[in-house]
Amino acid sequence: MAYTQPALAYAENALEPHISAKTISFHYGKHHAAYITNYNNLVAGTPMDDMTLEDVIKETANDPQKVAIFNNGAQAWNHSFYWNCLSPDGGGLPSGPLADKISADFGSFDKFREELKNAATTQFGSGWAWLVLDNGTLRIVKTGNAQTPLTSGQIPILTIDVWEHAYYLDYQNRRPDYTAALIDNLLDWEFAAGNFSAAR
Ligand code: MN3
Repeated sequence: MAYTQPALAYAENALEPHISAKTISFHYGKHHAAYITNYNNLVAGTPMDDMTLEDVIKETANDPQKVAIFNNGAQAWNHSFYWNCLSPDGGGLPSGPLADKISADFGSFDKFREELKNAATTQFGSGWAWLVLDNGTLRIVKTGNAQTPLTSGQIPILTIDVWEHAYYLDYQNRRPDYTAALIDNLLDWEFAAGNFSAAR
């Protein structure tokens, strides 16, 4: 029961000029696809082949014998989630209960934006910046490499991939510019609102 790469909900060039078709082509078509191929090859013929990807990630998270399965499985999941966080119609402001909760837990949308941008910019090396629901409170967290909030009991609401392959073709070393462009123009607040309402 192999994990299948979900189709993108938009064309490869739909996120331009903020993320180029070339970046999506490599990031989705090569990097993400490779994590999934590696994951499926590693679990094939094992009991994990019959488990959901989420369960395999949680089971292998702290097992030194299963680092490759965890890394490829978590990167498969993280990227599938990331693509859903982006939309050609994204950016702007959240609305409804999620907007109210952001104001309550961060003080204001601007403070939330600043904290998310700061986390994405300061994650040292490869990793991810996340908005998560943690014991009923919205928080910004960062994770290194393939690490994911799924293994910390936190519920992902949004993420930003800050591996260099996510932005280097378009922004070179300017990760803050990629992060700002993504937050202001691409974040899919409808997807985030759905994650938030499902988690409550
Ligand atoms: Mn990536």
